[in-house]
Amino acid sequence: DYKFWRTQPVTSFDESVEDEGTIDGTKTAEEIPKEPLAMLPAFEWCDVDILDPQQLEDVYLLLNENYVEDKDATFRFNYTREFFNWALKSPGWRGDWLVGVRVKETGKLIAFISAIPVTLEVRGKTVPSVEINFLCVHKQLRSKRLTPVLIKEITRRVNRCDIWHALYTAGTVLPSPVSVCRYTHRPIDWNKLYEVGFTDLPMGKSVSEMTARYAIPNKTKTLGLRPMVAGDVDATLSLLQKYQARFDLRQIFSREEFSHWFLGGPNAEQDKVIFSYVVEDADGRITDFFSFYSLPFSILNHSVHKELGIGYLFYYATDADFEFTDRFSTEATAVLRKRLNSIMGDAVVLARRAKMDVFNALTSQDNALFLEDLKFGPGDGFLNFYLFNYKTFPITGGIREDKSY
Ligand code: YNC
Ligand code: MG
Repeated sequence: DYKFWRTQPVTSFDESVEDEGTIDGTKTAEEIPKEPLAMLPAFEWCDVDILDPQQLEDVYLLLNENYVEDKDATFRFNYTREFFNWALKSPGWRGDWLVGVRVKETGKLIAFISAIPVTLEVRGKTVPSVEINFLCVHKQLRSKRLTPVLIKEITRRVNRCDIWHALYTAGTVLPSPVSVCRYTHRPIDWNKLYEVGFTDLPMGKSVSEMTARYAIPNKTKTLGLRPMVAGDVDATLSLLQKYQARFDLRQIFSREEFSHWFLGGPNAEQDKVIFSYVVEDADGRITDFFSFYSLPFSILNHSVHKELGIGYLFYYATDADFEFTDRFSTEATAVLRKRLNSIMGDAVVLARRAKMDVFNALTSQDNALFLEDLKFGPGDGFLNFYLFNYKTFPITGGIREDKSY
């Protein structure tokens, strides 16, 4: 019955939205309390200093042992230290938005929640926000209503900085998603996926038939495809911005943010977290861009395989349909479909080269145009997108095809 969520500025399930915008706009940063919320007696708040390797290790361990699992507890996200350095230290990040709870007596980290600044655009309106992620409570402290306290505390800290909105995603259904996407999976090493129980052998099929079905060429086929480098940032960011204009809800990247998210940190090459590619045509123009990040699963309880390499399709853009006056016309869509099929086929090749066992994509944005052709299959997982303190009409945009996903 959402005892906590009912008290928060979010749309309830039965509400019909009459106009878009802020739900509660009455407060000012000055009137937000300076002091943290009360914490249970045996615990205390802390700012987690992830520049300190020991504290980064604390977050790593907490999440490694207690974060999101699949429904049969066969796999759990294995966020790496490198991943945190990328995901939590984006431009404008603040130490006091990496909020931990420790046991007073031992200092053990038992809960965590994070915010990073983001600029959203909702149907043309700019909404300064944060993205909330990595909410985690130790398994032994579940169901004690610690989560509402963590959420209220991070809200307080963000509000003190005069930011009143947030974007967050969760597998859990809460009031109320602005959008729901399904995870889809493109097997890369089908055999390994089968051995670890990620994939079943369909009735009437043999292992060799399945392996053949998901075979991937060694070489990419797009002329001019190469890794993105620092010199590509301006052209690629402008391509992405133009492409993203088709969507109702999008994140706006500054140049600095774009570099961070798509080139990674100073050790990007070794870190192997974010992979970005561009297509440069004969005139030196960037015509296409795609990116994926690496976020492996730990395989729980398997004698041979300990880790599953997973690539997640991240942002992409192409100028394939820019010439059309109606970008949503059948003709423009056909051109876009062809181009996306071709570059995403190459993305799968590159994901395999980066040692991924499976390539994941959501059913968001224009993905419906290539998922089926490229043999992505629907998974069990759904991802709900939420906005805090912001009412919207249903979010659509991009090309939605009525697929079975
Ligand atoms: C969840 N994922 O409904 P009600 S996603 C938000 N996001 O409240 P307790 C959640 N709320 O129903 P537990 C939630 N999961 O009474 C549960 N809740 O209104 C709500 N799992 O609290 C729930 N990480 O502490 C209920 O629950 C209340 O001990 C119950 O802990 C939950 O990062 C959790 O899946 C998820 O670590 C921490 O199960 C725990 O069960 C856990 O008794 C594994 O809590 C890891 C996991 C979640 C990943 C994520 C996004 C989080 C978004 C939080 C909302 C942010 C709002 C915006 C704030 C900034 C605003 C500004 C400006
Ligand atoms: Mg709890």
